[in-house]
Amino acid sequence: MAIATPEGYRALGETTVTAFLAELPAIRGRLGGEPALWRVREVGDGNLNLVFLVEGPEGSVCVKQALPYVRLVGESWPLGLARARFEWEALRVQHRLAPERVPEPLYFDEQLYAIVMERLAPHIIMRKGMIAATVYPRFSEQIAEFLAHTLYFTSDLGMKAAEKKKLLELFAPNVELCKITEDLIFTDPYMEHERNRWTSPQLDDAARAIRTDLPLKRAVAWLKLKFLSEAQALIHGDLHTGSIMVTRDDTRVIDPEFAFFGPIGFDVGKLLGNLLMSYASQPGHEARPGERADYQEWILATVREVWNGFERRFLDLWRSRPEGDAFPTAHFSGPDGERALEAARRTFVRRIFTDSLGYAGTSMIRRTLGLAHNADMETIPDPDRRAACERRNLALARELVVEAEQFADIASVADRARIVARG
Ligand code: SR1
Ligand code: MG
Repeated sequence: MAIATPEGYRALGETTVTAFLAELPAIRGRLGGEPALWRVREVGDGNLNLVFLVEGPEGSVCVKQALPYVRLVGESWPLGLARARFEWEALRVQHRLAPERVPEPLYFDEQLYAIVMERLAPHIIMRKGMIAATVYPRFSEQIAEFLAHTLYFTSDLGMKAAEKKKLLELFAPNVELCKITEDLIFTDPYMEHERNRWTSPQLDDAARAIRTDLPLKRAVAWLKLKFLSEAQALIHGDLHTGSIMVTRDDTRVIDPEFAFFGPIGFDVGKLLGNLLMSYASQPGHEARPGERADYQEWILATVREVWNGFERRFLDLWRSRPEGDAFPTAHFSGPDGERALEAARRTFVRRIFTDSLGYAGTSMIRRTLGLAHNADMETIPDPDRRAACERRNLALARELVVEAEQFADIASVADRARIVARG
């Protein structure tokens, strides 16, 4: 049965994209020349949407359109089109707060649920670069800037309560995408569910064990509660290496359709978890044992720098731009007050750190035992080698979730990842 869609909606194709853009004077001007000369390619390889790259003689744009179902699964899983509007709104907020780290949003079509945005070139999806063992020397500093700016300035530390509540209202209806996260990350992998899959039979024992692992399930339930209830900041909501485009010198964050007001640690943690998963996958891509050891060390250095850079920038913003309503400056005047406030800042970032480790672990588990897996592991053709990498990934993930509070700092996490990787 065909899925009902609002009047005026139709899924675009390579030909109809041209007709759609030709009606938009600003975009037409940007592309230049006659529409018949524009080159269009559908390049979407994510789980949900269509993505077109359109090149004209004078410029290019990217068009992203929501489909009324989950592309990864097919029409048997209908999905509302409204996510395109949430993505558009989030792109605008994030572009305002971190203009150099987010593609420029150009136009939103209310009927087609299609976003037209700056086309990033010669950027590639970071996950693909990491599978090919490419080093990105500026990545950690640039992503830390994105995280600190977008999360600080939408939290009660950097934004007035009235403004935050207005934004909260705008994103609160993004329930369908939040539910995907609630189910696929925090629920399904810990029970028998038809959506789950894993490298079988190699990991059958691991998939079984997780269902009876009470300390793990209890810790995950706390993380789920925090995800459901803690409206700390406007989070991207799906910040993995597939939502980041890179060149050697530039980092841009795309795809914020899962955006809503949630825990800051979810964004930071999902990113750290995906980096650690890439770390665990590297031996599976080696032609000779140890060939990627240096690259693995670069990943661990990146994990450390991302957290440390985020923490430093977030604290600096709090010290220099206390523009929100939380922690009124008037309550903390004088040297004792300043000391007390600094202690509170340290406590706050320590809590984000602990949350981040938990969310990192849950992201690593869901991509191994749940529905949607990562190309980092999926592109390892030999199932025995893949399963060996995935097993080490699961071992570290469990520690991050269950023992998050025991890790003194991010360096200890990187050290632990190295030890677990040795088996
Ligand atoms: C059904 S959508 C599966 C996953 O794709 C996105 O990248 C999100 O991570 C979501 O959980
Ligand atoms: Mg996405």
